[in-house]
Amino acid sequence: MSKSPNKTLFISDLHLDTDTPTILQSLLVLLRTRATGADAIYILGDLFEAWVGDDDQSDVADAVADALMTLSQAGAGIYLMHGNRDFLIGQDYAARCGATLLAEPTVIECYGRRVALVHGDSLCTRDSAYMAFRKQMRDPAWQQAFLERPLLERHMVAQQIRQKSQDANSHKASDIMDVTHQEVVKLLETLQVNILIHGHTHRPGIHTIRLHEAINGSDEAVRIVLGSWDQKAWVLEFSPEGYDLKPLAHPEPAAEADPARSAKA
Ligand code: LP5
Ligand code: MN
Repeated sequence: MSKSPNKTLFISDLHLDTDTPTILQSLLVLLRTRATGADAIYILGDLFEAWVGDDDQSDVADAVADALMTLSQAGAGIYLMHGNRDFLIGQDYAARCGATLLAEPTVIECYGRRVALVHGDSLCTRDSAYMAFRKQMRDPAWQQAFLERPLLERHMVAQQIRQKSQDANSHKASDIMDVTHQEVVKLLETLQVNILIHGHTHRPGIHTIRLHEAINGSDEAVRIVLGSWDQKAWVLEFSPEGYDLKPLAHPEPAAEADPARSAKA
């Protein structure tokens, strides 16, 4: 297929698992259609519901890797960022996808504009229980010890953590699970960018932010929040002309989304 002029896609929060065949199909369709001919696709975390190690073989992981590799071989850049569910994705799996793993935060140049990318959880600083938990989960020694455990045990631990997280979330106020405004401003100022793209909160939207000091000659910045794929396939298309955040319908059968995966209230 011929290359369409200059377009880069951003997605996140697909939460793929064995029981999300519609979302997997939706991704595969996106990669065969809209993404084909794009310059690059950025997957900003939580591609998978839980990732316990690159040695955990599954049909879902295989299908995603094969489709991303096909796109990569057609000339698109494939970029993966860790989310709070799949931060254990390693270089082995990235290589199978033809993808580059991105550090957090990453600043890219997108058609002449500097854009910052994060998953989004690091900005939810009012959720102090999560912040402490995140620090432990991102400790390399902890991760290494976990990865050395048998696969079955890793799955059991992941399931336990998911359960505890769901219990904890049901008692948290909705607003503390959103990003902290001051953290967003601090990040933009530190990185000297006017555009931030993230996911995680499942609150898709585009927010204009007034800055304390001008960045690149402007005192305004934009925070673009990608959506979770539980009901729709949220895709941000970025081009030299601008950007568009679209909720695309999943392919048929569409109406079987799992209510347990609905947006964080
Ligand atoms: O994911 P989501 O949206 O439900 O909630 C997140 C935060 N929760 C998490 C945990 C993930 O859901 C589960 C991750 C599984 C990963 C695979 C296993 C890898 C293990 C690696 C070991 C090195 O991220 C949630 C936030 C919410 O987003 C909104 O931002 O609030 O945070 C929490 O719920 C954390 C709790 O507040 C506190 C921690 C409870 C869990 C303690 C578990 C200890 C169990 C140890 C078992 C041996
Ligand atoms: Mn997340």
